[in-house]
Amino acid sequence: MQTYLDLMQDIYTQGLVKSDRTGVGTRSVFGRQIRHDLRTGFPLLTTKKLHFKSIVCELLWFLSGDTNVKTLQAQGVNIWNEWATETGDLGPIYGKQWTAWPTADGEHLNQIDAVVHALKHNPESRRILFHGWNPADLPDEGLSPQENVKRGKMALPPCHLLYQFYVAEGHLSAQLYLRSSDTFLGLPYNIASLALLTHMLAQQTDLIAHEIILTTGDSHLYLNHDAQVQKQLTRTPKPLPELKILRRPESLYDYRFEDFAILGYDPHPHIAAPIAV
Ligand code: UFP
Repeated sequence: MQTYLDLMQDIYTQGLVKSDRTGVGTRSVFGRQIRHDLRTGFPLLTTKKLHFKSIVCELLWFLSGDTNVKTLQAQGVNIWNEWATETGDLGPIYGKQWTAWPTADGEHLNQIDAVVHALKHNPESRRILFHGWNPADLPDEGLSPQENVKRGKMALPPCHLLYQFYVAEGHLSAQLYLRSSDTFLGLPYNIASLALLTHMLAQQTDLIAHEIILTTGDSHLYLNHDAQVQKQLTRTPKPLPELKILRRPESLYDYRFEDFAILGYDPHPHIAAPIAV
């Protein structure tokens, strides 16, 4: 995806050096956008190899409402390990807020059900969205992720917050707001995950998956990713792969990893980089 490389180049050359919570330091710009038409291919980065299984399993895990890392580990997905307690718990992160947002009177709201219902019955609505930023459950920044979880708070505040959906002429588009975007390591996963969710929602609601838009707040490159960024910027994107959903499950909650096939993915090799915790 050339738009992704353009954003990377923009941050690398124009970004201001800014210290950050992790102590690593970043080059950073504020407020950028990536747009991709899903009809032209599935946006799995081709200028380095991504682990598609992690993307699928994490999204299905979110949708199942699960917030324990052991379910992912059993599938060979280890992207959440650093933040979990010894029992695997991550507190009320994404899955909890998406499917069981707690209300003041002890009820729980399933925001995903509401989105599917609106896409089926009220698709012209301008209110089709779900949100992960629940201020009551945010972690205390002075405590470790594990200490926060033990106090019933999230291990980490959400990065991908607000998902809005839009239907026109039978086509479904999605826009995601990311408050903070690690452009080298995180963003490629966020792009693919949003694309996957949009395809699944389109299948469930008999719409055609159209455009995804990711709007990023603090859009940064970590200073210890310089060599990796330079390498990536020398690479030429290859044709995008195609996503095939092999089955139409009963509901959005019934997909399995085996239901998805990525055809024609021929990326440049993986580029390893340290993650800032
Ligand atoms: N980050 C992403 N995408 C995600 C995710 C995290 O880019 O989906 F969960 C990155 C952004 C930032 C770090 O570099 O993780 C979170 O740190 P902070 O909370 O200080 O923004």
